[in-house]
Amino acid sequence: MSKKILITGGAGFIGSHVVRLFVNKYPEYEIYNLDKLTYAGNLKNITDIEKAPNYHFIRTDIVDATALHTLFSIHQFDSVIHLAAESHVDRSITNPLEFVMTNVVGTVNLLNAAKECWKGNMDGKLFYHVSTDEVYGSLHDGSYFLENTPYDPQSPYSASKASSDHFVRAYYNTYKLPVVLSNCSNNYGPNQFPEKLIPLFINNIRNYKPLPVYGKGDNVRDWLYVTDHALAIDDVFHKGKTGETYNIGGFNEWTNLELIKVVCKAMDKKLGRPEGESENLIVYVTDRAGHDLRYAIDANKIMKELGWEPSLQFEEGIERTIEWYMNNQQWMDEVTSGDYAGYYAEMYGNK
Ligand code: NAD
Ligand code: TDX
Repeated sequence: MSKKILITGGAGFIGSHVVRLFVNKYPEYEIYNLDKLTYAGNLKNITDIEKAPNYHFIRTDIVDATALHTLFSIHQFDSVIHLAAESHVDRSITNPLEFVMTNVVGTVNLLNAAKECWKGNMDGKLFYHVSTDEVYGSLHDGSYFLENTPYDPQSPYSASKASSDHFVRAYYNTYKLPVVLSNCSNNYGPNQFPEKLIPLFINNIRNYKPLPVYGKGDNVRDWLYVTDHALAIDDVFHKGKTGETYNIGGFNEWTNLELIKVVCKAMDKKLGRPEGESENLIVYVTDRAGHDLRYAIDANKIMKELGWEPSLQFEEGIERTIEWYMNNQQWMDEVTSGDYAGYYAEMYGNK
């Protein structure tokens, strides 16, 4: 069956993998990638599919409600997969309002545009909101986040994502807008902007720059390879039950320090450096304000109900990730030119 799908944030890290999957796997669908192209959006992430006959790019800011209404009335999208967001916790600490604008106001604008366009006939329509495990807060025991774990966001980023999730559910309850949500753990893989831990450290190791570990490095994250997240999004989009939420994660927890050591070891091997050389670059820096201790997703619901499961072991995922960054130095050079140096100096000093 043919569909007209609006994917937001498709020039970003996860969005680019989702757009690629949908454009290639579903030639009968028309895919519209809407993106503002902020510092995190990069059309070079999707050059391989830009000429596909079922792919279209629209440069728009989701904060612009009028533009969204016009786009919905022209194209009559029947589904939305909403990934566009400000996504970096540290930036949310510096500039929370930008996160409110894009993540909260932008999401409500999209909900309104879909509601207006679909009023009178919601059959076959779907608003899929892509969210994060951070909305559930910080774990201090051995438990896991379930779909019904109460929300307890701790950073301006997670508060903005939690708020957007609440609006999506409110539109389901109040206006019967057909929605589905998923909340995923930390992603890693090709095309991730080097403000996030893994690409930042890969780039710094390559350039013999210090590896700034926040606090003692004992915070725990649950890591999932990005294409496994894209496949989960495909399953939730096609098989998820309207009104439901699905947690996505790899049952793959690492303390930051353990994970950094895996990356250092793999990089030493890849670069032909003596074992231990990269680990010597580790420096302990002031902890992130309000740093969440542990995230851990219970992904049993999506595994049992939709048949999804992670396909890659972590060590293999890290190998592939390093391989990609080593083979795409030009991508890294481009995204670290311009404003990146200023961001880096502000975050980490001139180390
Ligand atoms: P990213 O920062 O790499 O990409 C975000 C994209 O959104 C960029 O292309 C950017 O240009 C676009 N964008 C930002 N503001 C916009 C606006 N106002 N209008 C239109 N486009 C705008 O983010 P990501 O890591 O790919 O995350 C994608 C989504 O997945 C986000 O909603 C994030 O909350 C969620 N998520 C991310 C992770 C993770 O580990 N990265 C985990 C779980 C959920
Ligand atoms: O320089 C660093 N040093 C460091 O110790 C950076 C950038 C991070 N860290 C730590 C903080 C976290 O404990 O590493 C861990 C991972 O940090 P990030 O890559 O910034 O990710 P996190 O804060 O866990 O949030 C991520 O996962 C959930 C994504 O950025 C979010 O978009 C997603 O929703």
